[in-house]
Amino acid sequence: LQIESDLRVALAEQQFALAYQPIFNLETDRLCGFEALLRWRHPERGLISPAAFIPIAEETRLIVEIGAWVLRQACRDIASLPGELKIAANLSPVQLAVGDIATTLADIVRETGLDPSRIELEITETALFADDQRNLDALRRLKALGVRIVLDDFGTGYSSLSHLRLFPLDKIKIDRSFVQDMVDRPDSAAIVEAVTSLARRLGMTTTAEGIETAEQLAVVRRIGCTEAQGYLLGRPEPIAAALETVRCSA
Ligand code: G
Ligand code: G
Ligand code: NA
Repeated sequence: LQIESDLRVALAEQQFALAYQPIFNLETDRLCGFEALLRWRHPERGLISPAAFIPIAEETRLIVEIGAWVLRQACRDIASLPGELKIAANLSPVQLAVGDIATTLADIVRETGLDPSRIELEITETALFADDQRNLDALRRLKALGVRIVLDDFGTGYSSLSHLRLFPLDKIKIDRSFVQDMVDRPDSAAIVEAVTSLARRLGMTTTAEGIETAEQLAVVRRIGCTEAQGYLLGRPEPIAAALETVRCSA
């Protein structure tokens, strides 16, 4: 497959880059961290979205190597930022199922000297489905390093409340499909509210994602979500622009 060999070249020739999207704490009204989002700068095809190549990277298991690059780069970049800021990176289910992600991350933490409590790993519910014990063990080993585990896109796909009990989760990211029509649809607002209070009762925090309007921001603030992320608050940007955001928010 052409794209598979292209992905190998991309790794070898450093065609990958990260974009950083700011995340704000709604209790303190301050910048609290960034989500690292993968970009592929293809020499002929230009910027390619991860949605277009991650499925192939997963099929070919190249995601294990690509994902390690993402974690290493994100940790290096964030290590140069003020100490209270966190970095969130997305983890493919394949990274839990194949290889040894906990050892990879332990090496990265040692190399960068980053406090592991500043690292958040975002996993989707599909990562929690594999019926073997392997994914759960991998998550537990990651948790033991001191990193935080975030359940991404909550409420879409095959959500199961038992996941909230079974897995060592610190935070729930409420999917933007609920956040975005909350203002017009009371049922969506009710779901965001219920998930927020459920998370709180379970000792977890919440992030409302996909905030695009001041009205949406006001609603999630009133509901009591812990954090917010979205184009209104900041778009994914290269590290230099992220550093500028940090400087301006100080
Ligand atoms: O940033 P963008 O909207 O193009 O991202 C599209 C999708 O790709 C999102 O679902 C996002 O979670 C996912 N994604 C972005 N970066 C990474 C990454 O480093 N690893 C994995 N597995 N998924 C990512
Ligand atoms: O679910 P996850 O956090 O992985 O989603 C990340 C994706 O969401 C990225 O592709 C990012 O570009 C996109 N994204 C971030 N903020 C917004 C927003 O306000 N609106 C929309 N439509 N997409 C967003
Ligand atoms: Na994410």
